[in-house]
Amino acid sequence: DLQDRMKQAVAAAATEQIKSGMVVGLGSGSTAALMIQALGAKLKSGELSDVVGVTTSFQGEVLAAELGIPLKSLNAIERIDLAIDGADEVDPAFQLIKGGGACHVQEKLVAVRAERFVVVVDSTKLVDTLNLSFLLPVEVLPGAWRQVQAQLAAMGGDAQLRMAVKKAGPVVTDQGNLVLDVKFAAGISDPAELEAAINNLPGVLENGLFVNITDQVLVGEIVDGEPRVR
Ligand code: DER
Repeated sequence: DLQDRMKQAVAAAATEQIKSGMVVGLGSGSTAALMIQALGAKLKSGELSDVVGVTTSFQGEVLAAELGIPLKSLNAIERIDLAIDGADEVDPAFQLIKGGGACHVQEKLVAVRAERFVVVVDSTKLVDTLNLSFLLPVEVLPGAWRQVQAQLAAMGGDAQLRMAVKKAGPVVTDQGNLVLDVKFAAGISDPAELEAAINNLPGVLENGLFVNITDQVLVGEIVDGEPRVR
């Protein structure tokens, strides 16, 4: 459908930025998966060579293994030249909400490590104010979710435990933690302040606000029926 065509176009555009010899951060989610597939095809065709991937989730590891993309761990690499990842919301200052796929812990580690962090979104992700429609994910230690929920409430956040679909009970992250999805009534007008405040709560590992990390946002859209990237 239209959104898939926009995602396909923006994933292809981002893959153009990958050069042979690069260490590339591989994001998570459906748009990043399309980028990983495009990278795999370029390595298979010989158009690219000597690329090492650093993944941000089990999703990325499985896909890279299927495609034969060599991987290294964060501790094994000296640098990440370029990281490409999706987002759930992008505001006009390029501040993001990520974590729709509950992968934001490793995604933020890779994004901040990368020389250049490129975000690939379809145009439905562009918002004026974060968190008016997409909930903010917060990864918490399983034993702490209720007290973190209470502390978020004291900050004006309505936090709900993210429940799994194909597993009984809550979603368990790649790190073995749980996720609270949080709604601030008026949205998030100061992402920097809130990102720090949430991560300072005991029991919180990471939240999905990506502040002052993004170098470029590639937006896929459909113009006159054709996919276009800007
Ligand atoms: O979970 C994540 O952070 C993903 O990157 C998400 O933000 C975007 O996923 P999508 O490309 O499937 O919409």
